[in-house]
Amino acid sequence: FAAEPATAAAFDFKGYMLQKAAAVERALDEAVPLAHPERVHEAMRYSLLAGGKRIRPVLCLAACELVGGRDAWAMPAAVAVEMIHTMSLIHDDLPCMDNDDLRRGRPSCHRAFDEPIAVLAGDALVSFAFALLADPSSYPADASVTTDRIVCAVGELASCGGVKGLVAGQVADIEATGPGAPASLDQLKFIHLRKTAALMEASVVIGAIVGGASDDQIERLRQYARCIGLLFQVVDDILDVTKLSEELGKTAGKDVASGKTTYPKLLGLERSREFAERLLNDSKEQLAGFDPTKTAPLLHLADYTAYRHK
Ligand code: GRG
Repeated sequence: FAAEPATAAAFDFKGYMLQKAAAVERALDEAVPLAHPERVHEAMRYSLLAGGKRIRPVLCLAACELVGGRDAWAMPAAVAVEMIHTMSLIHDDLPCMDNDDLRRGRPSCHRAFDEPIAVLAGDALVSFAFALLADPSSYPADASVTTDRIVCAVGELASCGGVKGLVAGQVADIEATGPGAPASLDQLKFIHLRKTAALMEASVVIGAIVGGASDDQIERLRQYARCIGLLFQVVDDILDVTKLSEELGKTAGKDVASGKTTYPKLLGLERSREFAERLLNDSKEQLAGFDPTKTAPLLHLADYTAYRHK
């Protein structure tokens, strides 16, 4: 995209992100103390506290806040979604999958530790996430998070990770790499709605559930998150091409070089940008019916997804 929207100055988005990400960082640190058996705990902490952008937990907190909840109500869910995200990255980096030596600028988990520990650290993070989300004592006394709502939140996280979500996206992505690369936009959308959008969707929806949202609010927030999940991937693909042309000869543009199908390959750069713009507008439209004094964080998270540079 050429220019960022003029609304950017009205809300201190950077300050908001820094403050929320710092709170998430503290909660993650407290959630997984170093304990026996130490090596697997070390690996879990190594990957969890490696300094990601924390987009999913911030989406979770922002959705909770939008529907009238407080950060403390959504923090267990925010930690849980980041644990699932971290687990998916650890497993994605394994030699049997993407075989990546680096993650977030440092050795990937199986490189810093070993493969069995990386697999088990990932497994432990999934169990941990569900235990935290399902435990009523995770929620502060003033939270009106009923058992019904906890059960819905657990179901949402389970379905986003499984064969209808992340696993389906990852399998379809693996099958589509190389000569079998997806030929159609529908196939590409199938992959990204599951591999990338599903966890963003769950993050927003679970935040809304614990914040006390109505079914209608949850549905609109679900659509918002699906749009920004896809948008995230389209922008990733666009950045890959633009970075590649900027930095030809350096390491950027891995997916361009890998034979993976991307939006620019199927649509060209201009139409990919138009598609991204449409997704951005569609995501914002979903927020129209909410209290306008509370929508700034999610509106700006959508802009951030669209206009980020990395
Ligand atoms: C959850 C049960 C279960 C299985 C996971 C391995 C696997 C199955 C799925 C892989 C999913 C995957 C690696 C998706 C990529 C998603 C994505 C866009 C990652 C990058 O997200 P950022 O940019 O990363 O938010 P940071 O580092 O900022 O956190």
